[in-house]
Amino acid sequence: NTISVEDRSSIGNEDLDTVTVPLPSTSASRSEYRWGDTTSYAAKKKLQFWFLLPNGNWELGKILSTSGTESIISLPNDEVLKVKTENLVPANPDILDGVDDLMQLSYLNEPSVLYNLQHRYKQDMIYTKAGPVLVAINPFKKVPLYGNEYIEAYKRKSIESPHVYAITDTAIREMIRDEVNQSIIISGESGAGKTETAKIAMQYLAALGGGSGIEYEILKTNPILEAFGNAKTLRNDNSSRFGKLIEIHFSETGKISGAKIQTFLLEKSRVVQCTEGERSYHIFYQLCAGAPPILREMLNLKSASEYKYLSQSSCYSIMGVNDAEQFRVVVEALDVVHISKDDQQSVFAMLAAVLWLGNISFTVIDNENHVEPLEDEGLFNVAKLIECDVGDLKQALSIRKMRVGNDNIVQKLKLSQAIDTRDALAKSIYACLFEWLVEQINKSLAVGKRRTGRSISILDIYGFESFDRNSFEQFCINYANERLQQHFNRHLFKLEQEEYIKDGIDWAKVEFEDNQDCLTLFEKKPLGLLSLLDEESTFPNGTDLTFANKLKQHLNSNSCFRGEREKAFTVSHYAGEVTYDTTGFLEKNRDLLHLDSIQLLSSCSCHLPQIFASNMLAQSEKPVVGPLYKSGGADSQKLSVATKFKGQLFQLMQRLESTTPHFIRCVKPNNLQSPRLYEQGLVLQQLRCCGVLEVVRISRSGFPTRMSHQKFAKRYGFLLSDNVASQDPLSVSVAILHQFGILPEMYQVGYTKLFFRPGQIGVLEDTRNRTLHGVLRVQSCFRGHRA
Ligand code: AD9
Ligand code: MG
Repeated sequence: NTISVEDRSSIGNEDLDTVTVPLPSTSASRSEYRWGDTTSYAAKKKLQFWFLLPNGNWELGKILSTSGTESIISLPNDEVLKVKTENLVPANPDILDGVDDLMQLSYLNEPSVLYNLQHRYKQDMIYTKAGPVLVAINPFKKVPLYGNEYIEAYKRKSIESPHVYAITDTAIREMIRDEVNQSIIISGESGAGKTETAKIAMQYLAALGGGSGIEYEILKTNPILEAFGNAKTLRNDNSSRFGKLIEIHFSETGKISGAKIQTFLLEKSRVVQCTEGERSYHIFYQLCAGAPPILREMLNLKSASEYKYLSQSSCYSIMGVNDAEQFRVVVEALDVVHISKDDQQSVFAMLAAVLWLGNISFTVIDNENHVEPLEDEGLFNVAKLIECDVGDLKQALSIRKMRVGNDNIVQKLKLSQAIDTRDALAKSIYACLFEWLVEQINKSLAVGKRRTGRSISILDIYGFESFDRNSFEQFCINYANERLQQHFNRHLFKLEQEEYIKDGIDWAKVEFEDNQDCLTLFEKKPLGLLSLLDEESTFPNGTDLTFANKLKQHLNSNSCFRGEREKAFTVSHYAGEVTYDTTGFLEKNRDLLHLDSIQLLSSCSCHLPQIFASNMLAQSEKPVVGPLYKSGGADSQKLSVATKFKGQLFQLMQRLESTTPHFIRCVKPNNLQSPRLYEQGLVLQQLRCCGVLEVVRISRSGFPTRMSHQKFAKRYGFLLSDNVASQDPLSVSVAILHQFGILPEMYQVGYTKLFFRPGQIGVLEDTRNRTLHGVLRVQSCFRGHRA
């Protein structure tokens, strides 16, 4: 067989009539369509079939004979088995091995899709189209698919195989052609390759839209945000702990003119707490390993293992990563985005302050177990770094001032309260620092005056998460994924259906998994998950248990909700069921920093007030932005974390709705971050979760090729034997369809357009080409003769 994979991609379905199963006209026949009619098929052809092995993997087998409902099959290892014929799933002919769009497969059953992706993956072809969606399988190694030569080739369109470059190229072209903003929406599980994919897309944009120099700055935001917002987790050595949307703006000439970054929901808790084998944010280790001597001395820096916040998970390094070297990369990047050396120094001082805060310990001072911070290195270093009075710091960490009625009362703290206060301070400083950094970067990238308003946005957001124990973070992340999934569904399926309905097509509705019920469960007012969470968070006596009970009381009738024992509840998400443990929900949702801590921070004489001032002021006047504080009075009541996140999400969805979306689904082939290992079950589950299989099925079962009557009549009218010049386009179109014997089930005539099954238009195109070439030959002969 000499056909290369590239060549195979051009083979349309029409060449494979012999193995095409009839397409169903209704969704009821969905399963039949998926699996094909194996019995009659098997009897006729001795072709290959998929057989599910007890280990859950699919194996390719050949049917030796079929009698009644059973078949004898042989497996590649020469094993011969007797199986139920109905359990066999037809395989595609070899000629379709590794097609670069899953739509081209004659059989779209799950093993065929899996096998096709695996076949390509083995040859380092990690990208495959599924109709309009790009599937990217993480190679976990360097693959020779990137760099200037490839960028040039995709730009010139001399390579056609699916790639992030190709989809980014389409986005640029459509932005210019249609004058519509574009978005590239990347999703997938943790470690699937979203962040790498986003960087590859940015690389292409920078290469095509570069020239002003701003593209260099944009690329340099990656090492900064990764240092401050990524960490090693058990799933990914470089896991993003925040969501990110980067909007890249273009000038009239198609050059990059600036950019704007928005971040979502940084995982603050990691600063003070992380699981065995994981790390806190990279920047802490980079600073400890890479700070030059003068800086070390100024910040009283020790090695990472001396800081309690970093030592609790007993993991300091990442294989193949040099933190000291990375520190230099980050500093260089900070220079590029115009963060002054003074500001950089303040940033490092704040980081050191956070680390030293973790080392502050407490001692009991009375017989009621009230505590006070020990006057040791930790306390003094923090006070020195944030430039506050040691006494003030000590006080902020040991008492809480409150106003009850008209009285000011002072409450002494017990150990756990003091630790919470200390940790809240550390988390808050870090989160403020992160927001401040993003703000500075945005100032540096700000779009110039001559903006056109045209942009391409890249969304790199955490994928669906389901762990053994799921907390508030997973709750928010999965809610975000429900919203994104709906956007995806709407775009691909609903719009598709609407188009058929609009054109009066008799097309039995294809059912798709709509997740509106689940979104309603989250968003309904007043009896939805988010509203009930907020309500309980404002009750002084509310606890995680009363919250869980309230959910059970009000939501048990909802089909997406199930109350569990004690403090837990389960949500049926589009990607599967997740059980959430409400422990810590109220606290995380309130996210309070006590007045004493706020006062402490505003009393500091270091750079810090400058860094945080904007956030704090914004807080009291306009509680929508910045980290949020509660200073006691009702007027400064802050928004809850969940409500703020919901607001951000709505804004994000609105923004995305006004763009033409391009979807990339990243898939992780194994959980070991290892190259070459392709676990079928794991891949299948992700393809299901991200809707890839649905997309393929729906596109194939519909009429994906469309052409207006006018265009169709104009393009093919000359092929008609009768003179039809005087007739209307619709009549001409129908005449063409009849003359060429296109089967009625292969097309539909709409009010304005003709709709075709996959591959049908190819038959007409072939005839047209042959006819045209014939005409040209005749004409050139004729000219030759006259000459
Ligand atoms: V998370 O939700 O932020 O935890 P991501 O972002 O989906 O996750 P990431 O992009 O960080 O995953 O990829 C994980 C690792 O896979 C990277 O650090 C690389 O080592 C590896 N990877 C991903 N894509 C590629 C690629 N195209 N080529 C080579 C890759 N390696
Ligand atoms: Mg990431």
